[in-house]
Amino acid sequence: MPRIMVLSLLALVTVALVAAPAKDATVTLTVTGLHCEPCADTVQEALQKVKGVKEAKVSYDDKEAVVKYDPGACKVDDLLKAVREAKGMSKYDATVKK
Ligand SMILES: [Cu+2]
Repeated sequence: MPRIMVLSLLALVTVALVAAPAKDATVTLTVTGLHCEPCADTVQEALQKVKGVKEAKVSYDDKEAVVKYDPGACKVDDLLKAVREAKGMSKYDATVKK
């Protein structure tokens, strides 16, 4: 392959990688301390306030939080911290569900 073709191909790949929108990640957390529906709302709001979180849904029935986030803007640890620091009727904690 001529060198110029290799170079333009490389340039194209680079442009494609840079232009590609960041892929959102989704994580499911097991949440403890939820003893009623308002608790789930409290934790959900705390998660939604984390920078980089696109969507957070806390289920009181499942004691679970499903969070969609931008991995370039926040980490799972930030999500766990937000749950622990959520001010509600109880003390909450979260772990990543395997
Ligand atoms: Cu409660």
